[in-house]
Amino acid sequence: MPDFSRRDFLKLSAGTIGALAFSGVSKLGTPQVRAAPNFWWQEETTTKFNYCEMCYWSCGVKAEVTNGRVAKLYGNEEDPTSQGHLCPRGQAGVQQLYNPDRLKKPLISVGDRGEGKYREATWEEALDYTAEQLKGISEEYGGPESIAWLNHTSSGAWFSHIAAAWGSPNSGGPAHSLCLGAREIASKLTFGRPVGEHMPIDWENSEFIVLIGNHIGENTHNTLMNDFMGALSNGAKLAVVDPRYSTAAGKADWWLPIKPGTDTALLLAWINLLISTNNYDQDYIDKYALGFEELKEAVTDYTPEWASKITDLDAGLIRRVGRGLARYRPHSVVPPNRHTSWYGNDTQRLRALFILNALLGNYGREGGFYFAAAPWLGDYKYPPMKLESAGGGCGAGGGGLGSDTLPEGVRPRADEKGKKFLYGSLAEPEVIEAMVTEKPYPIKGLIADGTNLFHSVPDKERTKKALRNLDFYLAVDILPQEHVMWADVILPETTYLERYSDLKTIHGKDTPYISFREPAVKPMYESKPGWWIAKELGERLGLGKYFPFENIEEYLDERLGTLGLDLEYMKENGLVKQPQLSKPYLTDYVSKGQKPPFNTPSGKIELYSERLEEHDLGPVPQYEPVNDSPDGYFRLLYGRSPVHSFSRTQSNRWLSEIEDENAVWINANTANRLGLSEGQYVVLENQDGIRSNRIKVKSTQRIREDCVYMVHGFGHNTPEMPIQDKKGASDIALESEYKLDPISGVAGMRVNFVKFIT
Ligand SMILES: Nc1nc2c(c(=O)[nH]1)N[C@H]1C(S)=C(S)[C@@H](COP(=O)(O)OP(=O)(O)OC[C@H]3O[C@@H](n4cnc5c(=O)[nH]c(N)nc54)[C@H](O)[C@@H]3O)O[C@H]1N2
Ligand SMILES: Nc1nc2c(c(=O)[nH]1)N[C@H]1C(S)=C(S)[C@@H](COP(=O)(O)OP(=O)(O)OC[C@H]3O[C@@H](n4cnc5c(=O)[nH]c(N)nc54)[C@H](O)[C@@H]3O)O[C@H]1N2
Ligand code: SF4
Ligand SMILES: [Mo]
Repeated sequence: MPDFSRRDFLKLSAGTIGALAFSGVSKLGTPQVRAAPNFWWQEETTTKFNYCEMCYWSCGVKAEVTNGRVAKLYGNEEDPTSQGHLCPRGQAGVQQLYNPDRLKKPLISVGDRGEGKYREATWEEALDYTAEQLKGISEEYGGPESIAWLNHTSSGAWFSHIAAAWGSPNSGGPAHSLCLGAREIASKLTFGRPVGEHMPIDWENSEFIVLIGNHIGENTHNTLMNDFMGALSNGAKLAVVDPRYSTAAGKADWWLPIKPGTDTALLLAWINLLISTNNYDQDYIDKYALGFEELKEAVTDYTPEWASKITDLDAGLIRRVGRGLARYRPHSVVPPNRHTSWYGNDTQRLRALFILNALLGNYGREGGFYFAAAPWLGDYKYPPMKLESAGGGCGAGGGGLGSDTLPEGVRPRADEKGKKFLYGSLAEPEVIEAMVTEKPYPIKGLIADGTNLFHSVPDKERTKKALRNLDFYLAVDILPQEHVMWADVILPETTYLERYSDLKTIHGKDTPYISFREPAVKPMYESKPGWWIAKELGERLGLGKYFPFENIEEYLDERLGTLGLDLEYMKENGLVKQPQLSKPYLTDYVSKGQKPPFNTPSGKIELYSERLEEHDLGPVPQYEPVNDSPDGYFRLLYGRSPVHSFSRTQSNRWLSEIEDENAVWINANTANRLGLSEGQYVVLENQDGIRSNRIKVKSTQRIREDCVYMVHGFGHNTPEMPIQDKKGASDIALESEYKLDPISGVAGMRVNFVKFIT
């Protein structure tokens, strides 16, 4: 036998493959030489404007299109949010568009709910059937409030629009009650201003920064990371308070590994320290704040030594960081984080955080918080709606209170809890609870548009029960996610690269602006844009007069007309900047003899809240302990992966190649004690006996011994999406408990505990 080595084989096969690639064989069997294809950048490309929807930061995008395909996405250099850059998730938007798992046609269920059996349908049939079902539910159960509309995409507003026009207050999504509700309400109560989408922190002038949780670097909002890193390169000092040595902690001068759930004690101790050492901004407080004496009285016992026992942090360290905050004020800042629904005492924790900032005199000052300016854009003129705004909750939030001075979403006292309204968007877990209990009235229909009901709402078993209890459930999505495969009708939406959306107004320090999205390519398969789906459904529900435009181009032209612009202008320019509206600092008001824009009823920063006092909700934050972990269990903490968004990107081929499963972080000493080794697969069991999918152990000194941590968004059960199916474990599946914050109603999810099963 000739000596035929593996090396020869490789040589041979490379040659053969090469020859095949360049010759090709015609049908007649005659070899033909083909030219090498051009790379896309050698072809003629067209640029289409968009804003990224791989997360909600809305970075401005330029899509390069060639031969009818999106070849590459770039950050739009003119766009203040992207500043010419996209994060890995943003770049992987191309793969979301070309993900082979996408929903392709309307589907109608032919099995039981949860069974996942479907037949294909035409749009006409699916929409007619949906409208008929929804009208039937409204008639049978006393009105449109028996139908809930949950959403979390840029198309969601079109569905909330149907809810408002028809008269259902139960419309909204996870962004408030499972994310930033407590922060927004606490900020409005204290400063009379929301924080808003993009945190108005004056990073470029900050000299001393304290992050609480807030894991910037893993939480990868593009410009937030740049601005934060910019502050550090300018020499700002950094302290990070986190039970885990996060990426941000890795950049910090001080890491404060706090006992989870005790942050309010730490914040109160810093408030106490500033006041008791006379190190707060007395002049600022005298001019702009109310309730200082009451605050002082309320925090007298909250010394650093007291907080040390509760937080498990060294009292000396608490004092050192507190003194740093005082030394650099007003250029020192404690930014709020975004996902603030933690432990069920969240509004008061955030109130303490904002009060601390007020004592530093940093709101409206360089290096602290700036006054964010909103761009101006006229609304589309609709006929009067049945409800003013179902999405935001007008009546939905403040309904039963008899007080128009509380920010929307603040819970009324128990005895006044609204009978008519369920706080709509402001309370997704409560809407789901109502689907199970049928109290205060039945909710029998559901539209879920771009929100993952099995990955974003705690108590997954209850969510399943709620879905089983419905008469009709419509899912509008781009992928066959697990919750989607429970719907009676599934409608495939286009991705953001194939659709127009409404104009996006973006607040800012120097440049409030309006962003524009146009389709880069034609919709793939039979997918349709959200605005079209809502219009077609609205018309079938007899609400045609609320969709008076022929198409979205007409709608956009009318809105742009309020600025003297039109669609053609946006297609050429991609955005409109309005720098003239910017007034970031107090001096911009005071120098002109104007009142500072603290929109509280008193016009001042409210350190002591009479409004909360009036409703027995605690006028000044006090420390309330959180639940303790049962013996042998660890508190379950969670956060973000820098290369994934929630549970929506695990099937994205580019992103899953970088990270395709999560791991459970456990302190190395504890891992040794339990005999667990790095990389070993385990199952987690929570306090209610619920078990996770298998998950890898990450044994590390970078976390306290009393808790474990995992990245959110993995652990799918989706046979239709093989890339993500059964990879890693789901945090939500282990969060069968949650605690509602009495003021904002946000659902604290870090009240669950797990043990290891090997
Ligand atoms: N790459 C990427 N970036 C994202 C997202 C994404 O999906 N992917 N999602 C975006 C969205 S919508 C949001 S809301 C944000 C969320 O991001 P953040 O607002 O930063 O959320 P946190 O809850 O602070 O993040 C978790 C951190 O809190 C720590 N932690 C847990 N318990 C405690 C505690 O009791 N005290 C303290 N001090 N720390 C604690 C955890 O260890 C972890 O480091 O991220 C945004 N950015
Ligand atoms: N346990 C736990 N729960 C959490 C969190 C957590 O960290 N841990 N985070 C909370 C936070 S901060 C937030 S903001 C929420 C996020 O909550 P969600 O936004 O509900 O979370 P996602 O997992 O991103 O689900 C998005 C859904 O939209 C679909 N989708 C994506 N793009 C489009 C589109 O263009 N059109 C349509 N129609 N559908 C689309 C996806 O396929 C997916 O089904 O979750 C909250 N819940
Ligand atoms: S931060 Fe990343 S994912 Fe989010 S909008 Fe910007 S580019 Fe897209
Ligand atoms: Mo969020």
